[in-house]
Amino acid sequence: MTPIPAFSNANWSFAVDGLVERPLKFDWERFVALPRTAQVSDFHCVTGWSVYSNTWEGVPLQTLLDQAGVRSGAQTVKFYSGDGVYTDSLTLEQIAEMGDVLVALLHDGKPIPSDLGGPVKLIVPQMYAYKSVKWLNRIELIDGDHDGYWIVRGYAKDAWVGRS
Ligand SMILES: Nc1nc2c(c(=O)[nH]1)N[C@H]1C(S)=C(S)[C@@H](COP(=O)(O)O)O[C@H]1N2
Ligand SMILES: [Mo]
Repeated sequence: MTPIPAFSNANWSFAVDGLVERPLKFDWERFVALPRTAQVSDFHCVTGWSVYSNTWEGVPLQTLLDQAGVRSGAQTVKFYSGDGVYTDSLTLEQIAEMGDVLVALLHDGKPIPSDLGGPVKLIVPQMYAYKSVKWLNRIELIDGDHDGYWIVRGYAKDAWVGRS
């Protein structure tokens, strides 16, 4: 596991940049003012443990992509963790197909604890938990491909739960 970074409202920020019409930069106050949705999902680590029926509340990834305006040529969304080490990616096609990728702020009605990836954690309910980047603080639109932290360590890039 990558080390837990410490954030305060004063030093936290969230960026959406790369191949977008309007790069976005949020401080905490503006980020918590974004419209949110809630969803319930199970969380499966590939090593065998699961946490069932989590309620996540946050900003749909698609909302942020729409606000920024994805430029033609963008193929992949690269997700950065504030730990400075961990990244992962999804293709725009996968994001559109899934329709439920969430930039989460609340878990079961409470702020996400920092050891579980708070203040902001990506939730990809239809894929294994290593796609759910903890301490998410930057989304970059890129062309081509990106191999994330567990992908370069041998795990499948398309981490579908219950598909082969
Ligand atoms: N930044 C970051 N995100 C991460 C990880 C990590 O080590 N660093 N581990 C991943 C893996 S393998 C799993 S199973 C989940 C674990 O989430 P949890 O600590 O909230 O249970 O986070 C994922 N996201
Ligand atoms: Mo995991």
